[in-house]
Amino acid sequence: TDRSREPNCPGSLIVVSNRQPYRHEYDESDDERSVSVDEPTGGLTAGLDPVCQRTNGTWIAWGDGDADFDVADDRHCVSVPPSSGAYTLRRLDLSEDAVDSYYRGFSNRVLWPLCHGFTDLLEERPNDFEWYRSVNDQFATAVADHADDDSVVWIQDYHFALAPRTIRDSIPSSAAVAQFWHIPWPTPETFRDCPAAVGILEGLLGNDLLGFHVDRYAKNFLECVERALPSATVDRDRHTVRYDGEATTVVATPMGVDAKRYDRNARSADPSRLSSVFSTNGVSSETVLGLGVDRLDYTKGIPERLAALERFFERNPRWRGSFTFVQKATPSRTEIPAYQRYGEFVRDEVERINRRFATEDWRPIVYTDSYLETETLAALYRRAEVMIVSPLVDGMNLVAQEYVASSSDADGTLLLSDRTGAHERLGSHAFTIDPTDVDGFARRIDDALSTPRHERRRRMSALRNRVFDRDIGWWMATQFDWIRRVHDDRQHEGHS
Ligand code: ADQ
Repeated sequence: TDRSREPNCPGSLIVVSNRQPYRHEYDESDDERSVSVDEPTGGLTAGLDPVCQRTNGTWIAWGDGDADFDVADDRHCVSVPPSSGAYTLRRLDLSEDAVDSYYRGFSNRVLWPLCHGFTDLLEERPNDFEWYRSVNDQFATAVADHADDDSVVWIQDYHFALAPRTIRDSIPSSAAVAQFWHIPWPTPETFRDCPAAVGILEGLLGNDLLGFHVDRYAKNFLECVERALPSATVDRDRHTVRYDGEATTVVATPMGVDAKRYDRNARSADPSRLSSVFSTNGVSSETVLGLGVDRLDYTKGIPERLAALERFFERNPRWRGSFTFVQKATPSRTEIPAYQRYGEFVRDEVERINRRFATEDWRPIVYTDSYLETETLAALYRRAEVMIVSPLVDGMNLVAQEYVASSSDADGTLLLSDRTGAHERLGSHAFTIDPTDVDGFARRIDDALSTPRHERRRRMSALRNRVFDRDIGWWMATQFDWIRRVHDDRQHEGHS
């Protein structure tokens, strides 16, 4: 692979995502209404922003609480980044009802649990699917406003399963439509529980290209199509589906992180950034540190991790007082009851375990739910001797890769659940765990802590090679190679 390759878009790029890359905040107390801008921080945004800048593209997203709708033009467009105005950001103004049903409803009470196999948490509320359809239509209409003969539309994630077909039908036939699905795709047995299953599949087959993280999800998708759409032709060798006169290529491209950036931030990080977190928690420079960083989501296996830590401290009293586990948990989707219950359970468990083992100057678990700047997060990653990533299901998991990239001294240890997409790439050099096997998991924590330095370095160097080799730049370039192929096919069809 050529790491220096710049991802290039073959046509003018239109990105569709739920969240926007830049948020604008106006200071209402100031007559001039001075504006401040939140810079993009996520891996995807960081990767796509430069591509959008090069192609002078358009990015369409939900305008989530943006304060300047009234001063923007009638399409709510602004030029971003603010300094250079290289591309257009169009924010869609969604009503509170729309957001509640499309985002907190069908996306996160149906598709999210379904795709992760948590069918017992599936919650179908009246109107959620209708709103999901209507928001998908709203995005499709916005795409059609900006699309031309040469456009490449690139849709992100499960918030838009229906839009691709509507977009396909309303933009020039020479323009290409692609989508990346960031979460798993379930087996046909699980997918059977999907309300509107046929509509979802038909919607996604409006894409010329559909990307997943790993082969297993792509295979599951093809199997679901075979079972639910008898008139579709699935070619497993060529990874294509023909349906309703159109072809969709289905590929697996595992997403990476901006490894160089994490490495740089970890190397330059000022350790005193962490002292505010630690000083009040009895963590000293001698404390051996374990770390977990997750959104508070029932897929992330946080209770299983806490159970394993409890077992570990039970079995290994010598580590009491000298090993501390820091759990960073970012509250997420807090309006949804399943998430509220999960959050409460996690906090109760932390308290209980702390009560059980804490001494006057030491606590086994330090729990915080604040958001961290990338620099601070990188410093924390670098400081941690043991990183625990234990989801019950996870499409990829970027945290595991961010930890590896930030392990600049190459002697940290990664405990990684075999139920993550990341495990397919990192499994052979990480300490593999089955999150539901409490005893085995607890032994793995002990193994990681007892591994001699040279062995830790050997494993971590191998992990670093993989993470740097397949970073966010590689992922973007690979996606755009595929996009170029389907775009070329479309352009040629038009001329033949
Ligand atoms: P997520 O489920 O959100 O992503 P993950 O891939 O780990 O899971 O990404 C989380 C991101 O949030 C990471 O970049 C992490 O640094 C950041 N983060 C988490 N807690 C934080 C905190 N307290 N402070 C600051 N940053 C924090 C979904 C899928 C994954 C898939 C990604 C990308 O569920 O499987 O890997 O999309 O496709």
